[in-house]
Amino acid sequence: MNLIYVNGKFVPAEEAAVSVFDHGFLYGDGVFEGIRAYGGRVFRLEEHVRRLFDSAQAIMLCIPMTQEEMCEKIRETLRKNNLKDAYIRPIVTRGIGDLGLDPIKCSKATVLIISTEWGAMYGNLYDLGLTAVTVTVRRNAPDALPPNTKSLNYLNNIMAKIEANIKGGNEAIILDAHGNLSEGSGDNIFIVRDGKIYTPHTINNLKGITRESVIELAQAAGYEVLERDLGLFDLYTGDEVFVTGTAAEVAPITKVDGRTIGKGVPGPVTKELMAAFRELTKTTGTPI
Ligand code: PXG
Repeated sequence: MNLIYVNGKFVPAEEAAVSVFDHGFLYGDGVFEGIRAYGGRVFRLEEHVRRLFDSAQAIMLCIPMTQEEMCEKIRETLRKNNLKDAYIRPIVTRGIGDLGLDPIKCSKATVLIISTEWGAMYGNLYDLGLTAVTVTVRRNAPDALPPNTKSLNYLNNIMAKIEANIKGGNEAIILDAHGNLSEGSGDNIFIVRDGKIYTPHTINNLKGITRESVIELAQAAGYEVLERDLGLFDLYTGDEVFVTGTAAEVAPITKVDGRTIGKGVPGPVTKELMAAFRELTKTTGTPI
């Protein structure tokens, strides 16, 4: 029986529910995280929980517990479900209000923690490489809802995914309003060219925790990592392209908009970082 943490209680999945007047449901008014556990250890737990609280801070949502308590509740949820390799989804919404927009009526945040068993997201595509397509939907402007906020408003990303599905891509690559590369629908993007690694700075994308880990791994392996504005030309002419995310991990992209990237197979730098990341997830993390 899968148990879900709902406002202080653990309830069976079939009974776990939120009110139709919850502003998370009505307006996407809330924040969330996506976290993985590998072999009984939660990967970068404190960093994910910190980002959850940062997202909440950005939208002026008060989470009714400390970061330490949230970390412990996440571990408890995994223990209760006897999960060792899992995906964990903490969600905090503005709580129950009425049909009006005004959040002043939402007196108490709703806190949920969902966990489930989880394996590799892209199957054999880690060996073959993903096909990516750029999409017409643009990433939210930093002066609208900043893309750094991991809010429940994922409609942009979902529209990007719909467009990728229609165009036959495994993942969507989203540009910002200026035509700069931002990220994938649920992952950050990297380009390798002449042995150097490039990635957009985080003004127009989520400050990915996998992104940060991979930058650290790449630097430790002696690569120069450059954060800068990148455009379609950089994407199409990369020797290698890969994306990073909690769900995707490090995933090679070998085709973009019909163009073959490099030799059309996962390149050496990508493969090295895939292995290094796999090792990091196996050897680090907060015990459940
Ligand atoms: N960008 C966006 C927009 C994300 O949602 C990432 C980058 C990667 O960040 P982390 O910290 O995970 O390295 C994410 C997170 C999915 C799915 O089903 C993916 C995310 C969230 C929810 C669902 O692919 N990715």
